[in-house]
Amino acid sequence: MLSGKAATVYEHLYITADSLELVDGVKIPHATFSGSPVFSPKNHRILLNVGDQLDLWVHNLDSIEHEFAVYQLTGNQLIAPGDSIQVIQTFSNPGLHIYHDPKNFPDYTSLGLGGMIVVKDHNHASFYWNIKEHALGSNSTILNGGTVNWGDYNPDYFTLNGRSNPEINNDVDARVTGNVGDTLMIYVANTGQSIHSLHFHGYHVKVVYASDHSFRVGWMKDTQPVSAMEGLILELIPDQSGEYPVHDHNLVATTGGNVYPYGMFTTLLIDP
Ligand SMILES: [Cu+2]
Repeated sequence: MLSGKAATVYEHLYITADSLELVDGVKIPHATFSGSPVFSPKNHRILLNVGDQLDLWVHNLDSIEHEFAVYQLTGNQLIAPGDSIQVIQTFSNPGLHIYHDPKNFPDYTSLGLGGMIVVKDHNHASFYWNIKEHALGSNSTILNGGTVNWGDYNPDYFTLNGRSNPEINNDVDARVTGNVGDTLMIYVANTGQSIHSLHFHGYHVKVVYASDHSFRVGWMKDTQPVSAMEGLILELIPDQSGEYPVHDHNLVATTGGNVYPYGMFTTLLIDP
């Protein structure tokens, strides 16, 4: 079922740098692909219907050079400070793609520069989770030209759309709400460098798309791991009402700055 006619979709992304305020007030240097020239802690989400052609301009408003790519789909393009590049790409299949800054990968992606392109073939209620972990100090190291030792990576904060528990529940794009019997679609993009295993209480969810693990399509599980830079689409058809937790099953990821439960932890709210 197509939700609309294929069309050309015009979008703009603006690379902007500032800082991300974490759940306990700690701030880290952070950059995103904002949907406007003003810095946003969230990366702009691009929504397409199957068959659409994306006509995208990416503007570098930062003072340093960046790059742009759609992960495993387009080549890397350099963008000098103050410059812009254009990407034209047709999306023929439903799915979830991560766009990012591939410079010195994974360094510049880790600064926060990773968002999602969603390609839909349905009109179901949809929710969007850009999940990421953050290590104190590593972003400063990258911006100062230093080397991050990714073999000794111990992140301190865990966010969903740039927020941690309890603020995730205030994000209407993230907080899953619905009724028993609804078909609810959850789009998960892991723009971090750790695996995040999402544990759903109360329900099993079905994998309908997994960019790196297509053999998992059709699996019904209560825990769904998402690899680094993987896009996962989950279908939830609730069979009971209630409010149930969903969280990263790696328990350090339910903390923020060592405090539980300030991490990747939210709830599903299902009405009868
Ligand atoms: Cu659990």
